[in-house]
Amino acid sequence: MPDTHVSESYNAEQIQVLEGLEPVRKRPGMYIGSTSENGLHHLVYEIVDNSVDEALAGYCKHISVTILPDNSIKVEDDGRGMPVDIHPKLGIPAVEVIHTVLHAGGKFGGGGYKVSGGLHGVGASVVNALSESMTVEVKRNGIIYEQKYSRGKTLHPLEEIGKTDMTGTTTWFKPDAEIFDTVVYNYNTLEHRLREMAFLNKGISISITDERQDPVKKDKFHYEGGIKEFVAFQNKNKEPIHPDIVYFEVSKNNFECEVALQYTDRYSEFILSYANNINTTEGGTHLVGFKTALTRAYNDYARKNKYLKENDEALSGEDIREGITAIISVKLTEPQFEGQTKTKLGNSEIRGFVDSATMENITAFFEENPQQARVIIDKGLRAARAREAARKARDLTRRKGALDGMTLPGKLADCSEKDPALSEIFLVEGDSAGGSAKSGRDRKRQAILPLRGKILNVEKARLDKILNSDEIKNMITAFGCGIGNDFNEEKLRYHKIVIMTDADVDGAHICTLMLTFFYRYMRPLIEKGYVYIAQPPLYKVEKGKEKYYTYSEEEQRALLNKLGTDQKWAIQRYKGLGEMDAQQLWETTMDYNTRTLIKVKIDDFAVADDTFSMLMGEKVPPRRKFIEENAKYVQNLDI
Ligand code: 0RA
Repeated sequence: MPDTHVSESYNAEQIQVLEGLEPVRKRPGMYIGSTSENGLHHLVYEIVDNSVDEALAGYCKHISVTILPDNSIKVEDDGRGMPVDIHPKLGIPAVEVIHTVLHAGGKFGGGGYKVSGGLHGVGASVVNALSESMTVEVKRNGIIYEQKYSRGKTLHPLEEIGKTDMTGTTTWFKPDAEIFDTVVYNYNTLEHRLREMAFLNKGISISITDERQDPVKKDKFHYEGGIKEFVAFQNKNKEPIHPDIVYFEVSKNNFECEVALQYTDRYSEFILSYANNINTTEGGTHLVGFKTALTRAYNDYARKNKYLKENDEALSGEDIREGITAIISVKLTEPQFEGQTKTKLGNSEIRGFVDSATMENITAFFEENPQQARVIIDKGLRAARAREAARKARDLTRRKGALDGMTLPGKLADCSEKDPALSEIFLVEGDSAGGSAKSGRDRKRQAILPLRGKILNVEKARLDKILNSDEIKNMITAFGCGIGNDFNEEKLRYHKIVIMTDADVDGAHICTLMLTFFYRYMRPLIEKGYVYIAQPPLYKVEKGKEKYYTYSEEEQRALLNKLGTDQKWAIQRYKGLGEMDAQQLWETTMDYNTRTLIKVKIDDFAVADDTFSMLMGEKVPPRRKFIEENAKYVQNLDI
């Protein structure tokens, strides 16, 4: 961002004073989204964002994040060090203002350089307000300064604690256990976000260290290729159909736009968009600009080179994006975030800017790489033909009434309840378990749909083929909410969709196939938290009237230890759901009071896509590694 450097003459006057920190402790959710695990991790991003801004301004190269043994966090950078000059109105050092006054910092006053910024962009003062202790150390002017805070309050005036010939800022904080539901950091969560930050800000090096582990765990992210390497990373478990990742970067006035893309042999599209390093999951003007220009550049080139004949219809955006992996990242000085979750970019000026940058660069790529262009255009042409076939197949099935929920599948044992919020559907592996589930269930609120064997791997098939599969058709009709672009949440007939498969490798595979189908064609089901995984028991331990079920090897060992070995307990290991009778299935897996259901969440879109591609793709070693590392009985399945 060459045109937007902060002036060297920055001084404390630029800091806008708004208010004290009491409101943050009263309503933390307003500032960091929530006090759950997400909010806890958000504190780290707030501090890292400040260092990333310093890096983007061109003054800092290395940022290191450390999880200390007591779950406190240290963030260190080698920037200029936070300013320490005295604020003319408040009479305290700028560094203290930054930590004790809400919304302090150049980013709200305009003029100062700020691009990064977490979802809420509120900074160090909010982290201070929500930490039981916080220390900042600034190396600047040859001096090491230090100040300590607690719960938003300054503990002592800024101190000079030594001399140094280096510059930089180090921040320690320990999140306040009175505020957060949990104060235990998750390494993977931080790792993913920091890697993403490194992709989005090329050249910066970001490291993460976990000192809670012995030996300490450490990763370092540094990508000279930026989002080009992000695309390569996303495609590592996929098969690209052309060698070069298309990449361009354009900056003009206060805008910067960076795009990278590559096509794979997949049928789904995967596009991540960012504005100022924030993942704009609701899209926005930058994404619209990109998509329209891509469609136009593609069709223009296809016509000009006779891939499309004069009378052929233009390829649709969807056809053109089949199999694409694309990252689009824009940076701008005054982003407007809109939408339900404030993750939709609203700035109208950016649309045309991204549109012309994309049009120009994609056209140039096609013209300079006619062989790769041919492969890409061919993929779009095939997608268009398949879509036409799918439309016919869908019309046909629709005419037969098979997709609109008018005629429910014969195999479905529906519940009598009509309110979706109170209704559940169990998708049960195998007809025999399906039979037990049908007799054991609560007929008022629980519906059962038995599924025979493995459902189709939707990752490797197009919609026309998918719609030919009976198992999938049955699910679509039973749910009643349609599929793909026709998906309508309001028509969903059950607000709990429970996958119930055997506790073995095949069961896990069937479960993954179903999740993949939901993820690709009914994603709102997962996003809105309607999808669950049932946990059938592994063992029954019985003697006379006394009976126990256990759900993991660990639980079983603990139980046997407790019961002692001197007595004669009958132990049964369940190999499948089919071995349980109706009564057992009810009390172990379906009874509202005793069952455990795992809610399926998508925390990170990029990780989810990667996981599904890997689990359903051709490459076996990464899949084996994943399955080995992720034991089946996890409490939260974060895909
Ligand atoms: C000089 C001026 C400004 C900020 C910094 C240095 C600076 C801040 C941070 C935060 C973490 N590490 C840092 N290193 C340097 C003011 C610029 C502004 O607020 O816009």
